[in-house]
Amino acid sequence: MTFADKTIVFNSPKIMGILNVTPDSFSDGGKYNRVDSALAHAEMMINHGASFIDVGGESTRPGATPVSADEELERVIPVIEAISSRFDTVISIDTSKAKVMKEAVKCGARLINDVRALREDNALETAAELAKTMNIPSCIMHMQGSPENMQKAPKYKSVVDEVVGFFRQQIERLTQAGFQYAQIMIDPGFGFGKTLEHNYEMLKHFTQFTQFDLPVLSGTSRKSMIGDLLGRKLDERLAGDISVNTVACLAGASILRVHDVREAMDVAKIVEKLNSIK
Ligand code: PT1
Repeated sequence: MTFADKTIVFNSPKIMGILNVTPDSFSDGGKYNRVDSALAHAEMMINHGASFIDVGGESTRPGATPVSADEELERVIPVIEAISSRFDTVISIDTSKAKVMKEAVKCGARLINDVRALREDNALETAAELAKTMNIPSCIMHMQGSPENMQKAPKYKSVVDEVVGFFRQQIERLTQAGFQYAQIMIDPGFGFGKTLEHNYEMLKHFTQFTQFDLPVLSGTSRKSMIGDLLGRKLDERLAGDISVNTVACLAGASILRVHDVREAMDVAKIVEKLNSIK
C-alpha cells in the first residue's frame, strides 16, 4: 500500500505507535513542553520499529467529550510538523473532522485514521479528494454509537456479521466517492460499542475481516477488554496486550495500533518467522 510517496508492504505485521496529544496525556500545558515530549516519544517509537505514528488530538475512549476543530488543530498541527520535518515515518492523523484531515495532510500526514469512518460532515468528500489528488489512504473503523454513549448498551445479533456488513457497505461508499480500492484500510473497532463478549467474539473470528483483501488494523492496546478480563489496571496490561496481538497477527492483522511498540515488534517478528515456514 502506498501513502503519498511511500510504500509499505504488508508481508509481515506492521506497528502503528500511538501518540496522544490530548491535555490529559501531559502533566501540564505549555506548547513547547508538549511538542518536545511528543517528539521524544515519537522518536522512541520509531527507534523501536514503528512504521506509523498515529497522532490524535481528540480522545475517543468511552465517555470522552467532543472537542472543537480549532482545539484539535492547535494540539496536532505543531506535533505533525515537528515529526514530519525530522522523520520519514508515515504519520497518521486520528480525526473525524474534515478540516483537521486537510490541515494535517498539508503539514505531512500520509494516512487518515477515522474512528467514525468518514461519516461526519464533509469528511468523505475531503478524504476522497486527498486520496485522488495526493494518494492519501484512509482507515475506516466500525463503531456502534458514539464515544459518549457507545458503552451504555452495545447490542448485536452477530457482531462479526454486522461489522463485516458495515465494511462491505462503507468500502462501496468510499469507492463511489472516488477512493481506489487499494487506498482503504479497515478496523473492527475493539472497545467501540462492544461488550467484553463482543470484543472476544471479534478476536476469535478475526480472519473474517481479511475477506476483503484489504489491510486490517487491530487496536486493543491497554483497553478494557484486557483490563476487565484479567483484572489489571492500565499499567499492568502488557502481557494481555501481547497475547491479544499475537492472536490478531496469526489471524491476519496487518497493523497493530499500540502504546508499546517494542513488544508489538517482537510479536510481529515471531509471526513473520512462523509464516515463512512451509
Ligand atoms: C482503534 C482506536 C483508534 N482506538 C483506530 N483508531 C482508540 N483505528 C483511538 C477501552 O475499552 O482501536 N482503532 N483511535 C482509543 N479508543 C479506546 C476505546 C480506548 C476503548 C480505550 C477503550 O478501554
